[in-house]
Amino acid sequence: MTDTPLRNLPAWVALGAHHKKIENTHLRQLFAEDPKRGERLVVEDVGIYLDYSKNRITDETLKLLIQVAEQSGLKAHIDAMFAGEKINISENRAVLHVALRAPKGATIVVDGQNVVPEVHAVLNKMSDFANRVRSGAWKGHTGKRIRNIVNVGIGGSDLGPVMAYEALRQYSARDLVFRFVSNVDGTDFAEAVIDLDAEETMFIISSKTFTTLETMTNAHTARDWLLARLRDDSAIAKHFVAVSTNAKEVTKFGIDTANMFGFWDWVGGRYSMDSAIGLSSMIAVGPDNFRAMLAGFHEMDEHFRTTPFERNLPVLMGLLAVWYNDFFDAQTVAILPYEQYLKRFPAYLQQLTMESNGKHVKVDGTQVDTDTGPIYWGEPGTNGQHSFYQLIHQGTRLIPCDFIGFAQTLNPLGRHHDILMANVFAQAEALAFGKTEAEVKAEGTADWLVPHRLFEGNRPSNTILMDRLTPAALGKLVALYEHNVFTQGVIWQIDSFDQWGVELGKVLAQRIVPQLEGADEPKLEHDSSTNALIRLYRKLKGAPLECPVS
Ligand code: G6Q
Repeated sequence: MTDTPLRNLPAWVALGAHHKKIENTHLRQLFAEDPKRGERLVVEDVGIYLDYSKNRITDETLKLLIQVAEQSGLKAHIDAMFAGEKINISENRAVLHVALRAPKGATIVVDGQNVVPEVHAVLNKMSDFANRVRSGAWKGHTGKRIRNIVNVGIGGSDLGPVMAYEALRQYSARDLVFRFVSNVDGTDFAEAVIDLDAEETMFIISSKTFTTLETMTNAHTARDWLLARLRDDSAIAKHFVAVSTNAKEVTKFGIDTANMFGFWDWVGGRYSMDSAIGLSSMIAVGPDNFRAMLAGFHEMDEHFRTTPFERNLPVLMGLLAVWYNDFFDAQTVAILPYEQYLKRFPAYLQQLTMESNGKHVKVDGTQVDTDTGPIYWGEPGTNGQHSFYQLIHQGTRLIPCDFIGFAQTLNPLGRHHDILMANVFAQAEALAFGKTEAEVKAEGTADWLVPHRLFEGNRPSNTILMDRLTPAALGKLVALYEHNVFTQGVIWQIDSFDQWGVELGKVLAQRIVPQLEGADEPKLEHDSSTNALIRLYRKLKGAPLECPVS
């Protein structure tokens, strides 16, 4: 990473001047001036077609953005990550999610040791276990086969598994039931197990640290639930497995480390869905599909590592995100998958992007030079069109959008897929080109109504088109955004791999829990608002209910 502050990089200064020149240039003009723009500003590689022509950029913008990447030392930084250097400086850790999907013969060295064989040893252990559960060879304590898998975890130990399960449902064993418990709100656990038979239920306790309050609370509740039904401590061995880096805590909880699947401190929580944290995904779709997903991740890793920036999918997307965030003051990016199976993908990306780049200090501890980390959000199409798209089309804010679509559906049903995809193309077109005053008038609109029906357009978007949502396609898509986030972080000179804000949250609530639970009035020394809220909660929590639940 360069020592020169971002705002002093020659290319950044030039980009600022260039922005002033083109900030009001309309996409209509850019397309009119270059009839081939929509075929030129595209990249097609590793099974992804990225059309970035509907962005407010010229060839000069691209040239300068790429220079920013070069002057930021992006290439050296990519190489440092792949080489296992400790680029997560505030935690003094290597960042090696790319090793999780490296092929068997690869060599990636951390602290003098090649980590790839260990990765494959865990994958083999997971495969063996997944096969035994899927075939029914793994029996519960009473001899019945396991039919229900409940993943207990939160944050990075939940969002990836949930998203991947939903995304790959079409490939999953339909005779197994999958549930995901994350929230410490007891309702999450209660509803997840409400119709499950304990004799047929297995809990996967997924926690890198095995100390997270929510997960450990849910894990203990799961154990109580199971033991209340099976009435034998030895049942734990057949109904609980752990995914963790902390063997000591796993043993303390009562799970035999033979039933533990490990990973390493160089896997960040939000980058862990392809580690043993993906055990539930592997049970759902089977080892072969899971490995196909890893191969998809790896293909994108290699693309990112070796492709020149001009044709590098994650680099281009990362640079465009920086362009809007820092020069157009865009505060958010909308993720709009037109694929129902990707319904949890925006939620997954919220953590990946915002926990990674929601930082206000640089790696050297000084204040950042510009705004960082845009807010990512979204919903699958076409549903979003009937709610928040209004603001994207006609509101006062600029919201760059990523449209994601597939040429083939996994559920061919009459005209559905053509209608779905027509909406992708129509929305991106309408956002870019809008509807002019003349066009609105030509429709016979009364003069007073014209301003309301006018679409100024010039609203940017990327369109990502892939052939079909397969396990490999999912791997490519997730890796595309992982490396997009990495690119942004390098430009902003931040550590995209720590999460001190999350750590704080883990400590704060622990202080208040005893003040809510104790029988005696606690001595409260918070601010007056927190003190009053705690007192009121203590008073109300034991009050008789007007409408008791059954
Ligand atoms: C991810 C974060 C965070 C983490 C959870 C769960 O990058 O660190 O979301 O995954 O807090 O942590 P454990 O896996 O340790 O329970």
